[in-house]
Amino acid sequence: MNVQALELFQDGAAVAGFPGVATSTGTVDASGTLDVVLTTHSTFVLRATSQGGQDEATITVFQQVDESEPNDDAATAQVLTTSGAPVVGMVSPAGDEDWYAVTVPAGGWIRAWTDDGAGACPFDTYMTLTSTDGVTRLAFDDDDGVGACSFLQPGAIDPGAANLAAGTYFVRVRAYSSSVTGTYVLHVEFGGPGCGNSIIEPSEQCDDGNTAAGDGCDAQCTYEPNGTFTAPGAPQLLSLAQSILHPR
Ligand SMILES: [Ca+2]
Ligand SMILES: [Ca+2]
Ligand SMILES: [Ca+2]
Ligand SMILES: [Ca+2]
Repeated sequence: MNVQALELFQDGAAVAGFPGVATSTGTVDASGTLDVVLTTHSTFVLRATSQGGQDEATITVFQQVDESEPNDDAATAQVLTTSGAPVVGMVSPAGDEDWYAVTVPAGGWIRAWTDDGAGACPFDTYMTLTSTDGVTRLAFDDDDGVGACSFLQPGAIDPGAANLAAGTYFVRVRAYSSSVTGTYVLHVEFGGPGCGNSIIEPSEQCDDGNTAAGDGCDAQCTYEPNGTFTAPGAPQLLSLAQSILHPR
């Protein structure tokens, strides 16, 4: 089915100059190059319309942050201000510790993991989450991420990374081995409580990472029947949503 319209939006506004050239058959040739300007991050939505309806794809693009040494303890931790912005860091020399500071509101959470920026693990990492005092360890992980990389998962797996008091917390990255050096990408997401953050918080029965209704966990993060329930009659099967981990 031919696409009748192809639109691109950046943070809700149509991107000027998109799409490319309309062909003689009325379909859209979207090939070509388009420059857009980012500050810290932008969410792009690509919407295709055909006779069959509309479909959308969404992606959020972040500016990369570079690690800034010295950052070897809580006092010198590098402050991260944009949730989701990848940080390119380096464990060097061997034994290097890299501390990052993140501020959350009351009931906050911090999710953090390392990889090589392309879905693989560059070397065996080890991560900890330290409380506002710079000393008390709230969570730690060695290998929950891809390969031997670490993943701090607020919620059931790492409860110490969720339901935080308001304040500034510290994510520390180092190599598991004291003799290994290498470049890594650190991803840190953080925020306050709410439905759709993939964490089941005190006021919630479920949280499937979205606020859509009709998928077993509604927009208020309470269970909802999966399908229409009619009674009386034959026994009805009522399936309830389960919590899911953060999609990666
Ligand atoms: Ca470093
Ligand atoms: Ca360091
Ligand atoms: Ca590890
Ligand atoms: Ca939640």
